[in-house]
Amino acid sequence: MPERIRPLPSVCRVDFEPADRLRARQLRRLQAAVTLAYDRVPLIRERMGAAGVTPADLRDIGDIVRLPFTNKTDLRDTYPFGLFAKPLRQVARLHASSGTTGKPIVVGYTRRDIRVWAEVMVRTMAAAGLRRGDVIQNAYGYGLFTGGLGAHYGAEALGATVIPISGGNTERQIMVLQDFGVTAICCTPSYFVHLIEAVEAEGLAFERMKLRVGLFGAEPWTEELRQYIQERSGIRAYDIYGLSEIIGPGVAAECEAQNGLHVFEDRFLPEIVDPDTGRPLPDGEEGELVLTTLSKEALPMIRYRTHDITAILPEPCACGRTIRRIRRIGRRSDDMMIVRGVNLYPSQIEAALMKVEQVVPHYQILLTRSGGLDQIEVQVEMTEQVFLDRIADIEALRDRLVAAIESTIGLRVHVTLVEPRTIARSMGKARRVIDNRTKGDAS
Ligand code: DLL
Repeated sequence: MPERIRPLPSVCRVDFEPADRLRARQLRRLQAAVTLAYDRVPLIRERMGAAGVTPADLRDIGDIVRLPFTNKTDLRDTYPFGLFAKPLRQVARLHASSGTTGKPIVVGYTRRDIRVWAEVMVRTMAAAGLRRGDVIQNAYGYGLFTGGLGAHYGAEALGATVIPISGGNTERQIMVLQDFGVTAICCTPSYFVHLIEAVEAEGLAFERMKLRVGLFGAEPWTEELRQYIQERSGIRAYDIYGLSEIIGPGVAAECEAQNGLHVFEDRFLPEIVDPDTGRPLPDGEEGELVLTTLSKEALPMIRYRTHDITAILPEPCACGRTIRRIRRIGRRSDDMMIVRGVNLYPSQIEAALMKVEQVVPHYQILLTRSGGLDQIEVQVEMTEQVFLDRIADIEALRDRLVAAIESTIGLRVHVTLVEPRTIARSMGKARRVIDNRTKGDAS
């Protein structure tokens, strides 16, 4: 539909505001947020005291670098509510992110926080071209995970029709996709790859459905995977980013230019720092994303170390939004693997695999230790077609994969082609790396 009869919701106006007005708004909100945290959160007060800084010292946005960082361990150490700035009586909702070990991180929202969350999700969806009248299948998990309810409230506030199907049950997802006139879907990119495969296996075609947009996030994915998804399904695939500690989804999102994610920086102030030293880095340079919430009430976060690696893209975007963009998040500072002295990341492997024809993006990286050395094995699923090929063809494909990975990371790794549908499908975040290195030396 032409833009003229699908105007942007009014909450999106701030995305196009002149930079000086945005900066003034940010400073006002920063002063209020830091004052709230200083007054109500003992750990923040102590840290600021040790750093010799008070909220009154924030006279300019640049003064933020004087504030101490907050880390995931601070949330763990004060489990469950130690960093909350409001009593539980004023907290309307709790979510939690399942840590890989031990207790989860617990996050809270006042009623106002929930309204702000819906607002940034409206801006997320509108940036991808969604409007009132769209039918949104929300396949992010509902529950303690922020994806489900975060996207749900956003879709409702946009005026769309939302289908709260949650994650999993692929057959039912496909039925709904076909029968309910769905125009947009929200899920992890890896789950959508699984849906593509299931739709094709049922002999159905995306061309005969109304689906045109996907809002994909909650895990790293590559530009190569976007191309694969768009080509196979004919939809436009948009990257959306967020984390529970800051709000959930709704921190940053791609616009129709699909060239970096606009940070809703009137609500979340981004900085890039050197992941090793914490030193601030200039725009354009790659480093760790640090976020400060500018209007969160229940759980204000001051200079939170996300561990996500990206860069701020200062150039203006073709869409006219003035809020700055970050580059797609390809990796975390803590998901680096060191194999035979070479640093590598799962996303590099994905990018290499997707360059080879006849490869479906179902893969897993296995790390083991043998003879004191880290070993890496990349398991890649064959398509039915390849599986039926002659052994020589299969071996040739494997050689092409080894070569593609070697040319990307400079290391020859062991590639195993496994039978179709043997790598576990995830309904949410895919588990790409199985690290068995701590299970003792196999030698
Ligand atoms: O994954 C929130 C979310 C839900 C985002 C739905 C987008 C869509 P957590 O479970 O706390 O929250 O995980 C946050 O996931 O620090 C990143 O490492 C990663 N992540 C999230 N979105 C992206 C993305 C939700 N678009 C952690 N690209 C973050 C890369 C992402 N990584």
